[in-house]
Amino acid sequence: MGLNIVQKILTSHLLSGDINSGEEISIGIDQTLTQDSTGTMAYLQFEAIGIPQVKTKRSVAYIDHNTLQTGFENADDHAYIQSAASKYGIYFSKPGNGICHQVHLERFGVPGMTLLGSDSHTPTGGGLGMLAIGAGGLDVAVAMGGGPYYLTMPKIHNINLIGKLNPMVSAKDVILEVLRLLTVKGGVGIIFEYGGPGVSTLTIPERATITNMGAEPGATTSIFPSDDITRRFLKAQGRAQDWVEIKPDPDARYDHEIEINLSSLEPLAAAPHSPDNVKKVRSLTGIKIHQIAIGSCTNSSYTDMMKAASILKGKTVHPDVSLVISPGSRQVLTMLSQNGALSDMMSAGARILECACGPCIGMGQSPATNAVSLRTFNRNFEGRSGTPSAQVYLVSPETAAVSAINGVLTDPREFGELSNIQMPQNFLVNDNLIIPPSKTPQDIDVVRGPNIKPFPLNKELPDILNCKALIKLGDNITTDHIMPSNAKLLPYRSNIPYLSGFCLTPCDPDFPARAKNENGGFIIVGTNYGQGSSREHAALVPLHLGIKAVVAKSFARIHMANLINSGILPLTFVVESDYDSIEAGDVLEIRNAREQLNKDNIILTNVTQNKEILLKLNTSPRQIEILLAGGLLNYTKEGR
Ligand code: MIC
Ligand code: SF4
Repeated sequence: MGLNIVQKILTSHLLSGDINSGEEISIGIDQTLTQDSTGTMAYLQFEAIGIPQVKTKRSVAYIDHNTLQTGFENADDHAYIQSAASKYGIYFSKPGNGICHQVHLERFGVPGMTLLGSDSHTPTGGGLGMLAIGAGGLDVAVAMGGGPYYLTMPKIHNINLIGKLNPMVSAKDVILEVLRLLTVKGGVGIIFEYGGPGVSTLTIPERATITNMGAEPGATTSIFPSDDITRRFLKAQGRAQDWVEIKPDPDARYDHEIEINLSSLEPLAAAPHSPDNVKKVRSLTGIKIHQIAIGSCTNSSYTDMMKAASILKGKTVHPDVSLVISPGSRQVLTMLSQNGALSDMMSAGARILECACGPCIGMGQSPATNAVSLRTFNRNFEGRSGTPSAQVYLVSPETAAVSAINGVLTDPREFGELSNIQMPQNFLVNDNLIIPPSKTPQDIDVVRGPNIKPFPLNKELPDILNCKALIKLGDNITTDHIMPSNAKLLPYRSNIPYLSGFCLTPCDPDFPARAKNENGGFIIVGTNYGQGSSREHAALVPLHLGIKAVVAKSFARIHMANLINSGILPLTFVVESDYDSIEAGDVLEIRNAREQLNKDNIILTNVTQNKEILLKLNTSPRQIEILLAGGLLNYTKEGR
């Protein structure tokens, strides 16, 4: 039987397990990437593992998230990461060089290789035919040390693209259609492999927009074939030698197939406050807009920017709209400045931001109270913009730029067609902001400013867990709820004790104080707990507060792995309706916890309600050992 692309890459990287079993497998990792808001933890953990030099083919540390420097903290983190990168064999992409996913696509991604990144949008690399997976920092640290990456073998779904996008319909509309069809939990445990005749109509940046935002349905990753278009992109980046063809065998099989007809798509928008709240732009036209932001790792490529620039050329941004544009990389920004497109944007009244995540992670540009903000980003969770009352819609660059002129949400097809925007024959290549690692690492001292605090370590799992249900929450709680991030909190990503004062505060401002008073406890939640970011702070901060277990209807993939790595039990209900029989404040007990972990079901006693509930751990035997040891670092220290 023939193999699909995912099976081919997994087979060539397989270290243990069987890709047909549906069980845990492990793979070798060729490349890693980190960014600054998860990177400090990843490098502290790499240091704790104690391996002197990375063993990957390529590891890159990017600075792109915490680029506002309103105090010493972010600069401290950058200095730590730069010195650690230099010492341990990692390339360092300086602030100003661009957003990790955009730069990695341009300068480092290689078809057929595996990439593990401490950021949930690492699957952007799938646009080039890489198997690119987002993970917590500790998993990335292990991979940098040459260790395997473990994952439960996902199902492989084929998304068969037919037809061709109509003018002013965009790659963003393709992934919004996927979200409309599947919702924010429809991709959990799945890898999306794109195929079909429509693939050859899409450029690499368009494919990367689609794989990037495949993180939103919760997919393990998404991938496109590597074809002649991939070859031309790499050649234009001066990297023709990195190209290999990757395509599925003609008789390849998939667990499921979906067909999307590109010709029948129209401009879409994800309405507040979830990326799957997808509506036709045409049904929303006329909504008054206050702010528009074009950029982020989803839509900040050269061609995205050129589309925005050619719509704005010779026009003026509506008086009531603030338009901010952040090109994804210095390569993009320099090319726009050389061909005049930057002037077109500025003349129209756009505010040009540096090449970084910026408003996407609430690093500035928070909208006004109750304001409507159109963003070409990938997440519109409530409060993520930094303004809880803001109404954020996710749209394509075309929709954003046309609406910026009109001041109201506008179907971009009203603008007419864009004159042909071509992929460049040659990109402008200048890697002088990428600092190679030191050739004399023994001479490098790692710089640790006062903002770098040790990360918390758990203890062995005790035999009895007896504590309160500290909070009870509903479905789709995001990591932005568990560990909010904004310009005020991001500087403390290296300071878990400080961050712990903000854990789950968007849901309940008293949660941190209660957790401290009660000496920890349980968290009770609905489905898809921990969707969104890869930030392991959403596990480390609860660990610091003494959280012993999260009992959920279901978990998002990366967050569940982060809980296990931290030694917090991720338990699910055997009978979902048992969720109703626990109230916040109930005293819960798991007796003989260590022994019970190896059983099919775990008995939880609700002492307050005098009721027993059956729970389960959807983990591998290896993960059970990690939980017994009190987390991955303890487990690794035990010599395994
Ligand atoms: C995000 O988009 O939420 C982030 C910020 O890039 C995160 C990483 C983080 O929380 O630092 C992600 O996507 O993993
Ligand atoms: Fe940065 Fe936003 Fe992309 Fe996250 S989603 S990596 S914050 S641009």
